[in-house]
Amino acid sequence: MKIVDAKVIVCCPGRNFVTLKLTTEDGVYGLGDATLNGRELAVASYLKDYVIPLLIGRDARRIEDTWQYFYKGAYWRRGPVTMSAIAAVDTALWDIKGKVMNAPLYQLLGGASRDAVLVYGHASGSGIEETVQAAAHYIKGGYKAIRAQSGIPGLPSTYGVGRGVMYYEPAEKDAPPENSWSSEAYMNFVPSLFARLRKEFGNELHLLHDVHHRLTPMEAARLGKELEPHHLFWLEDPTPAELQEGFRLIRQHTTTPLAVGEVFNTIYDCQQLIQEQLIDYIRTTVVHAGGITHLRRIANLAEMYQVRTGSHGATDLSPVCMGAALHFDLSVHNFGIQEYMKHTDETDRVFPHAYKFENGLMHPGDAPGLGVDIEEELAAKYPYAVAYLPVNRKLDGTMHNW
Ligand code: GCO
Ligand code: MG
Repeated sequence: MKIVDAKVIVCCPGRNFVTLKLTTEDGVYGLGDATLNGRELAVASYLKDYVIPLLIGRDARRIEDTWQYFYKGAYWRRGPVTMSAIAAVDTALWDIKGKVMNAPLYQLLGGASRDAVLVYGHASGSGIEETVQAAAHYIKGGYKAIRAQSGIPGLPSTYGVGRGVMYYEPAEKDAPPENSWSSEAYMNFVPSLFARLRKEFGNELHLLHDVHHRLTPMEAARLGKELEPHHLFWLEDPTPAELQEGFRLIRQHTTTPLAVGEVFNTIYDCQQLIQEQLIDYIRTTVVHAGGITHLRRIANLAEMYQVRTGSHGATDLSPVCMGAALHFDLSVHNFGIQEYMKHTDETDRVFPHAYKFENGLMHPGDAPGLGVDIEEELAAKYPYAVAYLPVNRKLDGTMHNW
């Protein structure tokens, strides 16, 4: 079953997406997401200039071999550009296999381990009361788990505060916006946000929070400790995780569960975090961590150490990735939770999909393969527009983590 055609579709139905479409000699096609927010064209070029010429003529059935061929064959290993390109190929091949076998992808991955997948939505506001209102809106919509972010008194802008109730989109056209930051102001404020949320909504609701890599390990330890009475589902990216042993310090001081991994690309980025049980949830996702094939390896390692999955699912991960992630979530035994941010209506029209949200849970649907398609003619009406993620500076002008 030879691959006879491969194309990269770049479109911007509200935000940029890069999609790989592979077609076999029998006319079956598969899709893979290759979107790397703010650096989209680098992956598009990697695919077009280096991967596609080697894909044409290969047997579409050989998923594992193709993965190894592009991972080992490039000599230059790992990294977000390489691994997103490999992920796109891998996802498209799983999609093809599902269609050929006439089965939804989760059936090929061992079948469903649960009835449906718990997801969390994003509630945010410029201050505590607005965030409480946003959370109420999600609860009304059936959500059982909510990530809460709020503007911080004294700071003009910060990570995670959306535009409108249901959408959050950090990338901006033309040039990177600049945010400003004070760890002191943030740490003094965040516990009061969660005290208020618990007071309003009680104990049953799952509450999550994203620190977005902004604290030192000791600062994160203090925050985790102060949040303990509000028993978060997780505290995400408390400190940059290039320093994996930095998490030991946080762990020694707090029982607040930790989640890390949206910027990781391989199992080697989280090996120590998992094996030393320094985290509770691994957030690697299909598009940025080498596709279904590699994500299953990470999940299998994590399972041995009672670490669960919690895949990244922001709007910069296209519906193709969302579909793939839901098949993975449904099938893998040590699933924890899935992030879900609704895409814009334009995006949903460009990528019709079988997955559904109902009562706080999602299901990938039973269409063969991923159950996600692309309307190419419609996609062509939304051409790529350069956009950057923000940068972040401390109040004295020092560059900080965004
Ligand atoms: C999250 C993430 C996102 C990222 C974005 C970057 O937890 O959802 O932190 O908001 O910042 O996906 O491209
Ligand atoms: Mg995050």
